[in-house]
Formats: sequence, C-alpha cells, structure tokens
Amino acid sequence: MAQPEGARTAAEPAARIEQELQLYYWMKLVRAFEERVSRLHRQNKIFGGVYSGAGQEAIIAGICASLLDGDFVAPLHRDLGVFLVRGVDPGRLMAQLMGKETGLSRGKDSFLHGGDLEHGIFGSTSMLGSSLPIAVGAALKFRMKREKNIAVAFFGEGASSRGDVHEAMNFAGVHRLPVLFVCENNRYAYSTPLEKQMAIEDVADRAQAYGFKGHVVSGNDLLEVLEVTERVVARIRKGEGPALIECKTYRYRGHSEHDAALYRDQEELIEWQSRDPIPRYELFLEKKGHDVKHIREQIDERAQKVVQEAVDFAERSALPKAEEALEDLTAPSPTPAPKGK
Ligand SMILES: Cc1ncc(C[n+]2csc(CCOP(=O)(O)OP(=O)(O)O)c2C)c(N)n1
Repeated sequence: MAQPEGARTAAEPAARIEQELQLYYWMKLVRAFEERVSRLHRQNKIFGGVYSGAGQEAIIAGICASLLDGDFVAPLHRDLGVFLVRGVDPGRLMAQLMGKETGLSRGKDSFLHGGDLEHGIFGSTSMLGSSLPIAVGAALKFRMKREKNIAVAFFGEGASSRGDVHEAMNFAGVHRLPVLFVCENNRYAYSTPLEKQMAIEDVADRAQAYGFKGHVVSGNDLLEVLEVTERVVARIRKGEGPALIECKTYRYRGHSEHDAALYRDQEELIEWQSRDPIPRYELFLEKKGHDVKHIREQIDERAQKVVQEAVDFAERSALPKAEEALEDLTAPSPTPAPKGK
C-alpha cells in the first residue's frame, strides 16, 4: 500500500511503517464494508442473514496478518472481514451478499456459506463448530504432503460447547497438526450469555486437555493479537503442533440484523465501545508519530471508495439465470483412468 501523507518518516524500516498502516486500513475497510452491508440489509438488498462482526476487526486483521499464500482459513459466520483481508475482490463479495451471478457462488447462496478456495477460504458451515474438523483435515493434508502451510479455524465461544470442536482439537493435538484455533469470545452465543455457556472463565484452558497451548488475548487490542499470533504461528510453522488463541471481544450489533439484542444492557455495550479497537490503534499510531487525523481522512476516503465501487459492481450485476440453477452443485467427476491402467 502506498503510504498516505502524514505517515511518519523516522528511521524505522519502511516495511514496518507500511504494515502498521496496512493493518489500520484493513480494520477501517472491514468496518466500513460491514456498516454498509447493515444499511443495505435494511434496504432489503441483501440475500440471506447478515451477521455483523463490528467491534471484532482487530482479531481479523491481527490473525490474518500472519498468514501466507496457500494457508487454509475456515472463518465464522461473523468473519466477512477475512474475505477482504485475504484479498477477495470486494465487488465479488458484495455480489455474493446480494445473490448476484458475479458472486463467489454465482448467486446460489448467501454470504453464510460462500467460500473462495482460490484465496484459501472455506465457506462457513451451518452446524456451529463443524468447520473445525475440516480445517484439521486441511492441516492433515499439509502434513501428509509435506507442505509448509497451516490451517486456521475461527469459532465462537458458543461453538466451543459442541462435540465437533473437541474432536477436532483432540485429533489435531494427537497428530501435532499445523492448525491454529481462534476463538472469538464475544460473550454471547445468540442470546446465551457466557456464564450460561461454560463453567470456566477461559475457552483457552481447554487446549491443555488436548496437549497444546491456549493463549488469552484482548481481541480489541490489535497489537496484542498481532504479537501473540506472530509468535504462535511461527511455532506452528516450525512443526511444533497446534495452538489455540482465545480473543476476548464483543459484538456491537445483535446476533444478526434481525436481532435487537434486548437480552443485554446498553451500559455493557457502551463500556465495550469505549474499548473499540480502531481508536485504540489510532492512539498507538499517534504515539509512533503519525499524523493520525490526516491518515484517518485519507484511509476513510479510500475505504469508502472501495465499498462504493463494490456496491456499484454488485448492483450492476445480474441475478443468476434459472437454467443455471443446477450447475456447480456437486464437484466435477474425476476423469476416469485410461483403460488397462
Ligand atoms: C449446532 C448449532 N446450534 C445452534 C445453531 C444456531 N446458531 C447459529 S449462530 C449461533 C450463535 C453462535 O455463537 P458463537 O459460536 O459464540 O458465535 P457468535 O455468533 O457469537 O460470533 C447459534 C446458536 C447452529 N447454527 N448450529
């Protein structure tokens, strides 16, 4: 990313400064994109449910910053930002949300199950937690083929109560597979509060039972997520087996756009908003000598432009044709082996 005006020019490596600003841009882009999606949902332009991750952007940016081409990611229904940060075209993503034929699944699904394997993104599954065994399977494939990549599985604290999650972690622990489990603990699973979900304080404690380390970080502090992830991912890539990072966070909106979240009180929301990851990171940038006001203006403008172009592209795109309804529903049959072999 070209450095915006206002970026400090101290004797620090340009790559580091560029990364600092790139992370800021990612959080801003994800927030702007999701805010727009919420508005479009109210205008009845979105196909299917909308599960906003507003408030959780530092997790997406901080985890994805350590990923490389070829890594496999299984995001949660709330992780639209993973698509943007992993480089999926924002226009195609918006078209997916609007059910258009230019979307990732050519208009055959809502955002919820849309994936993009070209960018190593597996579409989330309806059964909570069932994407963890899939990520573990991808990690097993990396191990069997001696590939250097890793798999990452995002899940919520609600999903962590499901059997699939434990089976996946157990298998990964036994076989020391290259997989990172990321729990986005936002304190509510739909309307179920944390204390009704589990009898322990930290999901991360469960990792010990499967023979690997669990780490707890503030999911609203990008620098903390980043620092722990870099360390943990380096160990996974070296072959030291799986790890779990639990990110404590909060979702600002309801479970989905149709949920007014009346089961939680306003004060709690306001308290968490005061820990918003974006202004918190701006403070860091300011301390490092950046002209934050200037950078914010430039980055907001850039993010809004990207979002607007994505909306324009999606709105211009056609709905899928009825005669294509049965295409791409199953994987192509493997080419039969030549006779006599
Ligand atoms: C096995 C299963 N049970 C219930 C649901 C309905 N459901 C969808 S999302 C959700 C809440 C999930 O909470 P959590 O895993 O903490 O993730 P969050 O939505 O908070 O990000 C529920 C109960 C489901 N999809 N699958």
